[in-house]
Amino acid sequence: MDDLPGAPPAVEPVPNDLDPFWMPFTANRHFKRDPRLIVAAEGMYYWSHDGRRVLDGTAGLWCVNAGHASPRIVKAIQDQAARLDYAPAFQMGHPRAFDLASRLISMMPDGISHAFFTNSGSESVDTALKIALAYHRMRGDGARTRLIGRERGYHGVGFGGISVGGIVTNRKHFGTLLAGVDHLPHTHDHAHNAFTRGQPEWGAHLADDLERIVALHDASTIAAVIVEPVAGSTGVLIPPKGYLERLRAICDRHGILLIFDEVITGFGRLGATTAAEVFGVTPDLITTAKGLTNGAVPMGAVFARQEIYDAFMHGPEHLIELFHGYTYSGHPLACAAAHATLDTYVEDGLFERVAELAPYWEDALHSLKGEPHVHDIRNLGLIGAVELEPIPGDPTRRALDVFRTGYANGALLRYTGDIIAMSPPLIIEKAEIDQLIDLLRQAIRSAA
Ligand code: PXG
Repeated sequence: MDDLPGAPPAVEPVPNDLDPFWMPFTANRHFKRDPRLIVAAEGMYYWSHDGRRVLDGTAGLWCVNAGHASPRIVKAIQDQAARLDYAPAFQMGHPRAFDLASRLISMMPDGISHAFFTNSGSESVDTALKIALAYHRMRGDGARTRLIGRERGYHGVGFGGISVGGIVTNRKHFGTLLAGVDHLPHTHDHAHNAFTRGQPEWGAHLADDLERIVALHDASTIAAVIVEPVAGSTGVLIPPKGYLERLRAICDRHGILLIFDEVITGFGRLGATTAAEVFGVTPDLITTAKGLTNGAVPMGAVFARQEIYDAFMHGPEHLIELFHGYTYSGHPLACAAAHATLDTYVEDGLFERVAELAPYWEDALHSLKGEPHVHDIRNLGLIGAVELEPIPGDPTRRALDVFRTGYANGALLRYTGDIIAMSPPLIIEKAEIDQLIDLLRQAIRSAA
């Protein structure tokens, strides 16, 4: 594709030796034979090492919601690095972390009152699970130790996250995981919901499985339920209408904390700060990361209700209340990036933009119905997925082909199983939506 004015250098050599870098969640041998390296980024585009401009259909990994290399965010990070590079996070603080917590809380649903900073989604999840367990213990209800996740849930890669997560490949290699975890059924159902636009009508009753789990273990043993309001990594599974409301009601009935993992849905993806706001269901804890800093500096945050924080604020005041935290909790560079990211979201009206663009995005995505092997299409806000029928006996091959052709032709897509997932930066223009969908269409046809 042609270069933009002021585009970064066209070509950068591939490093001589790709071997020592053990790449995460990557087919290392396959990748290193034919590497796909990114050397620069701006706005909606990446530049590949072989000098091509690539339209970013995935906001990096669902994180670059304000587009790449936003000058305001770049400058904020540069300035902060020069002023205060690092301050100890334990028994010390720095002003930007406090400002940021206040600002974030003002954006959260009513009742959410405190922010705990982490460095990633995985850390946010493990933090939230630990807070949930410790909360019950603080209240003298320490038998509540069970955690309930959901099939097809992705909650990062910590031991807590993979235990409550529901992706077999992420779990099976790693021993016995956390004890006392159970799982709700996932909500994905082709027979009832294929090609639904927005939230499916069918499936609210799947939340009632929580009553079965409660009946099996007794509520007095259950600490928390964790779900992604929209499951991202396993292929954009949109919650059926009424499902999250039912989960909330059952948790309330039994004194179980509800955790929404909003690492993907947080900060604009659905047109608001949280999916909790979009769906009108407020959990007790919210985990975030990614869009909090536009991916520019690693940062996560866990948001908690007032009652949860209060439960810890007992005992002698000079003693630590929660024995948990990270060297880089509230890192100054991350705080600077987050402030500048939030400025950008607000001043550029990016969340409102999602609401405006969503119908166009929906129509564009659903125009792929009828293309070869397209089995389902789903969407909400600026997130969407196209599910392909797997090649018999060779699962994921078809989606891999689509991904590779898309990249060769100038679009970055994601695939998970035989599902193509998309979550473009929220600055995308309609013409770029057309371009992305056209490139996907060509790739689907050529993979057929
Ligand atoms: N929870 C959710 C809901 C996530 O989507 C995490 C936790 C973990 O975050 P960290 O920052 O520890 O990676 C995630 C991460 C993909 C993909 O394309 C998704 C994620 C990460 C990388 C790739 O499916 N989600």
